Amino acid sequence: MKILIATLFLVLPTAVFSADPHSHQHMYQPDASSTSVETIYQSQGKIKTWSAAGVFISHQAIPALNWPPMTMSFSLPTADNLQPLTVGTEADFSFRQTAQGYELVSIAPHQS
Ligand SMILES: [Cu+2]
Repeated sequence: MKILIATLFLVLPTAVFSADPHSHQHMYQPDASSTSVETIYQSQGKIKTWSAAGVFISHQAIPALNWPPMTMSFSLPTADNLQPLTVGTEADFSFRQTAQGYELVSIAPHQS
């Protein structure tokens, strides 16, 4: 009996930690030149959740930011002018970087 319990404790933690989709951290890099020019990034991904707090998207790699494919949260613009999309929808979206993180600019179902 003791051996069985010890085995369970050895196996379980690894399975739990490797399933975390948020292991990747984005670094906020302040723009030293402080110009007013703003970059809008384009990508494509699948909606995982949509709420007032933000939208989780499993997005493709974004070479412009050196990001691998990942699931992450984007905040909604203050204007809140975006049409919410159903979970599972493949979407084309654009976003910008803010001091707080990443904010959606536009999002719409992907046209194939
Ligand atoms: Cu990301």
